[in-house]
Amino acid sequence: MSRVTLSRYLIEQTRSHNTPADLRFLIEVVARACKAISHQVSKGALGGVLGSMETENVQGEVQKKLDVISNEILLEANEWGGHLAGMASEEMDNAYQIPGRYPKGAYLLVFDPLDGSSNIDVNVSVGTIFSVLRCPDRNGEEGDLGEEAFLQPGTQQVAAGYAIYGPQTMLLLTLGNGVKGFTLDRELGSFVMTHDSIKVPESTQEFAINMSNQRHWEAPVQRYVSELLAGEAGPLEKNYNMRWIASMVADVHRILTRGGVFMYPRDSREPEKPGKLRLMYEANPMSMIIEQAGGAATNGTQRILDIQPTSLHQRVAVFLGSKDEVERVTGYHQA
Ligand code: AHM
Ligand code: MG
Repeated sequence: MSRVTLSRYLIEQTRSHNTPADLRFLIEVVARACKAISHQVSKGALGGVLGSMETENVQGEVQKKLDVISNEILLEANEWGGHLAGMASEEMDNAYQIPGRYPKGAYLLVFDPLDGSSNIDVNVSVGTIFSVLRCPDRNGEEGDLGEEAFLQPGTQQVAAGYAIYGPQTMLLLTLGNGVKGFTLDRELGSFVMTHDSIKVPESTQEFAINMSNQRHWEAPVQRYVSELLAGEAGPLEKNYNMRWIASMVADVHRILTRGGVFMYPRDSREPEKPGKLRLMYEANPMSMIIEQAGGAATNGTQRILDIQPTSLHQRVAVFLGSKDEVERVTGYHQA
């Protein structure tokens, strides 16, 4: 059987679904950058890439060396090709401007260059999450691209994906017609399609949440998790298993593989922030992937993809995964 590489899949999409050639090129470049990041991550202590910088990002989090390296790899790979009007990253305060010496294109690329930073130094899976939007028409306006161009609801994404750097490096991608999984063949140097049609099972017996925050949760989440923990004897009448990797890519990847529900609710630790995860860099791309795989994603009260962003680094509560469970916990927020 001939192997379908990412490049071949993208060319076929151009023919069968009219995927524009510049979008195809964009995804190819992002995938190439993910290969380079995978290579850096895998060097670990041998490459001197572990540990922290002395800097903090815009979120006030200490940056890991690999956060910064990954961010630079993505910027350098994508800035010159002429397919982008701008980029935004979890690791940068403001929108990144395409340098004047390069042509500009129709798309915006938004990314979390290395998600799951707390796992880098302990050799647990991390990943890159990305989202592609169209740049709104600027009516001939010259000059810097402002933050407003990026503030589009997740329904406007034309592509989303993530690379996971685990025992295998994989790329999961949606162009809005299902989710495909590609595994990096290091001998070939190519991503090869290994998962043709990824589907999240509708029901599950596995949940993911950071239980150490339990005392800070709001009532609907307290209720739902207590029911999960009650198992067969409780109202849900089945026993649940729990996993929490603290790398969203790894937790979501498990859910895409065997089902489950992932939750990072808002809590009372920092009441002004509606959750820990970021809408643009994490929640929107992951929600598009999960929905395209037949699952659901809400912030407890509404579909994540319908949220109108008001700022680039906005936070959001996240409930995503198997439909039945996401609907149940969302329903408890309405009760
Ligand atoms: P990061 O982008 O700074 O790595 O933070 C996001 C990560 C997610 O990958 C993960 O789901 C979550 O933070 C874990 O948070 P916690 O350490 O509070 O359990
Ligand atoms: Mg992240």
